[in-house]
Amino acid sequence: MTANLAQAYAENGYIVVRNLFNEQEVSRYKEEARKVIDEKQNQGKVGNEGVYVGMAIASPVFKEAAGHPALAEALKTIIGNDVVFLSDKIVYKDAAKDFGSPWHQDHAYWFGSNKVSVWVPLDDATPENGCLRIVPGSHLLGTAHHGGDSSDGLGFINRLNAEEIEAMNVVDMPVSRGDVIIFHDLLYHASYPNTSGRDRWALISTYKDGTKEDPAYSWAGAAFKLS
Ligand SMILES: O=C(O)CCC(=O)C(=O)O
Repeated sequence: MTANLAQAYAENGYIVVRNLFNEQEVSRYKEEARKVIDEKQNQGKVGNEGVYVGMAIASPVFKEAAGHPALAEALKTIIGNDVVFLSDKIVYKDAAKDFGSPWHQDHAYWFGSNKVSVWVPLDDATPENGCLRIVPGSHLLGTAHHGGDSSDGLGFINRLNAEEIEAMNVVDMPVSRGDVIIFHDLLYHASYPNTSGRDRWALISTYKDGTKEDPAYSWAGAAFKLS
């Protein structure tokens, strides 16, 4: 099982682990996310961007989620025994905030050693409400030039050329609440806009191999080594 996961990750650049979080845990994370974002909005610290970085800095509930034993076990099969949590964020799309994320590699945002991203749907994710899209195996193509147009005001300053990617083997990644998608930071990925009128909340966390050198990341204020 463990060797299979590691091999699938090496070949495809991602794995899906079903039901890693239970229903109670997912409900708790979504409730806490709403609370943290409401508080930040009331304090005028954030607006209605739909992307909220630093959940584990703001709340012990997210710190606990980041070190969840089942997640730690899955990550160790990929990274090895020295797994370090760096940062997390909530990305939510609702009827009013329905953006799709453009094609990119996460590595373009942080450079340094290759990291692992964990995408945790807090709602069932489908093509209609904004599930992830990926190009399996694209992590083997190395770092790509992110020169795509980012003038639409959505953030996401690092963008691949969408036309080139759409001509590749793009796979939709519908998943249920409680599943996780674990992927390499060079994997080409994007997400659909949310046209469903229903919420699509996701928690996305970043991990690294603690034995690898990296710059002192200012955004990794809640970093810790997983036990
Ligand atoms: O949750 C999404 O819509 C995708 C977000 C994403 O790709 C990212 O933040 O790297």
